[in-house]
Amino acid sequence: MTLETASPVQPNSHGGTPFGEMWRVAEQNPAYSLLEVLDSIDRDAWDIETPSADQRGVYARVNGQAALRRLREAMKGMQDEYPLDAPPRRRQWLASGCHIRVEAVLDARQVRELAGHCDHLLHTAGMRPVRLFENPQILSEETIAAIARTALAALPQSLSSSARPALLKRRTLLRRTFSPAQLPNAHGNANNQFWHQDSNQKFNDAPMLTLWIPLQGGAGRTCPGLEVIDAPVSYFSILHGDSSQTVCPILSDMFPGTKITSLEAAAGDCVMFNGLTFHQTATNTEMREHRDVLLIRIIEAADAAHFGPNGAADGIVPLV
Ligand SMILES: O=C(O)CCC(=O)C(=O)O
Repeated sequence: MTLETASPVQPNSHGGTPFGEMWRVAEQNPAYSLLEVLDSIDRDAWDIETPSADQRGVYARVNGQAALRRLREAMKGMQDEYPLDAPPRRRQWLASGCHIRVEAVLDARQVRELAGHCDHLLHTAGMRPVRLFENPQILSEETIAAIARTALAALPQSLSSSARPALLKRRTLLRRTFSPAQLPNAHGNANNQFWHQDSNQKFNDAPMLTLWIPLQGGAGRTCPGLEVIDAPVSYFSILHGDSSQTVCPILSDMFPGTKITSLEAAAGDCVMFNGLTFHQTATNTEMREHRDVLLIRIIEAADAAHFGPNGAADGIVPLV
């Protein structure tokens, strides 16, 4: 049995996670519906997956506290089916825990222009990331697809001929991340993030690649960088996958010798890892400046319906 599945799920053991935040809001507002709880945390520094119209209807009719209590009870059983250290079921396009760097996927002009958009749209902590497919004047679909193809061509093993990689539109973003001098108490996930995976419970181990492309130099030194854990996890973690401050010792226990790497990348370089790889914003007290990033997610088109509340069939751009 792993630590992940052995630890009992306690109401207050989710500090700093979306679940913990929802629990806190529901406890403080016992009459809130689940929808009011969700809307409340979404307004407040959390960028959560938007529920579908059908889901909103159901969530509006159920009490928040009661629904979260049921969910908490179900969580342990749900994870038992998918221990993080079980043998992998789906083949990943890049192994979990690995990352690679592809130099200069953006030129200097593109870097400057995108950073300018961030100055304009993301100047204040708590502003949620900008979805590029909702703002097509920022970067064209062709340009985003070209960057994604460049990254795919750099994979150590080329994709099988049956793979149908596609851009996940809703997760193609500009995000600003602040230095501790600018944002002393990290909270929410709109900007700085604790350890998490980019997949979700439903998408789970379906192949996904994250492309992380910083727009300023000095990431990890003068401005926030990104850290990854090389643990070869097989599944999404319901307890830790969205945001966790406590996952490192659990992963070291499961995968002895696990290392954390602070990623090195110049402005316009792309760092690529898979959607199960745990990563977090890296900051230290010396940093004074913010760092912006262009984020692109690539998934297998056939799995698109498992991503997001409405299914993503109309939310992808095929790359082949
Ligand atoms: O850029 C960052 O600091 C965090 C970004 C991140 O982890 C994400 O968007 O999944």
